[in-house]
Amino acid sequence: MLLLACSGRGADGPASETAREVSETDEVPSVVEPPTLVSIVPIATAEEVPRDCSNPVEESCNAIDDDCDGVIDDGCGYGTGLMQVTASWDTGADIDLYVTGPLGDTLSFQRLSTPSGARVDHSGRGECVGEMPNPQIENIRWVGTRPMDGIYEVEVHYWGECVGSGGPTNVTISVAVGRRIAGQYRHSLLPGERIRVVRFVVQ
Ligand SMILES: [Ca+2]
Ligand SMILES: [Ca+2]
Repeated sequence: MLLLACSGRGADGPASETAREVSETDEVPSVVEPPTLVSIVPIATAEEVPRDCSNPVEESCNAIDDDCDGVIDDGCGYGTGLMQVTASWDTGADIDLYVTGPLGDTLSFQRLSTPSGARVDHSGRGECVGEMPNPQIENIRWVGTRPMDGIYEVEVHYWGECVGSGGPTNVTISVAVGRRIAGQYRHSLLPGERIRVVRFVVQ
């Protein structure tokens, strides 16, 4: 449905997913053992964002766990679960988040969920569409079923500048595994660039 036009995306789609998903519970089933992080490494030229939990501050919707509770952007209308990858950016551009799992399956606005419980529950469009909550956020989470052991890769793509509000854009990416922050990174993107930012392994 999103791929009808060769130019890319429809105006509906992931944005409308958000309202439906907000009502979904974030509770992790107690019978599911949370995944654990084995390793996480930035790739390309991503910079690590220092994590300072000596003075936790109030959470804001910025892909950083400001209040240091292990949940990225709690209260922002998108969820966490057993695993969470969140991106935010600092211009009106439309940036897309891609996460590829151990089987080579990629989640993004083009594929919003997998049978195993991974889903894109927020897909921001920058200023490419009208009003939407948190237009500079993309969020992918794993609920219900334990994420598969193995390697995950996170990419970001500068889809478009929208109404001239783009230009070079700083993207922040955080990863939480088993409700612990695994890492937080930042990378600058130019229009059209698609960059692998981080690779992590869970078991
Ligand atoms: Ca938090
Ligand atoms: Ca935050």
